[in-house]
Amino acid sequence: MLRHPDLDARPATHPILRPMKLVVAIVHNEDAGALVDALLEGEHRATRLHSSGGFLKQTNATILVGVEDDKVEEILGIVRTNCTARTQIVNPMPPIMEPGEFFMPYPLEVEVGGATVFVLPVERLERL
Ligand code: 2BA
Repeated sequence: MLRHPDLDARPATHPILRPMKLVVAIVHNEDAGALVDALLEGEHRATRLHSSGGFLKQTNATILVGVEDDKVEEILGIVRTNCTARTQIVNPMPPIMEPGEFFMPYPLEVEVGGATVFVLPVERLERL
């Protein structure tokens, strides 16, 4: 069978079987760049996904970090340091009006947290 020469040079990969977690952090778009930079500086691999919030429908970022169990607190610390809560003004959608009804739109203030973080168990991590 023909194999690319690089494949022979590359060491065989093994699944990482140590207990691991996937940290999923939903953060403000404006904080995502600094957060990813800080994670990489700490030698943590990270993936940034472009996402948007279901409520505000505004762009945010979802950061995925696969780490060993004992690194989870360090990751949360990096998220805390780099992500800031903000107040956003939302203009509510006007309701469907009946003739003669009147709707006075007024902006609402919504506090968006610095980050919403889920920590999930990882069964297996493999880089192929
Ligand atoms: P959004 O869904 O756009 O929500 C933005 C902010 O609006 C929320 O901030 C919260 O303060 C407010 N909010 C959300 N749903 C609401 C509701 N039904 N009634 C009143 N206020 C509401 P955070 O809680 O800091 O959430 C920031 C972003 O994190 C969310 O953006 C969403 O993308 C994500 N997120 C938060 N909780 C989540 C969950 N349980 N599952 C999945 N994603 C979540």
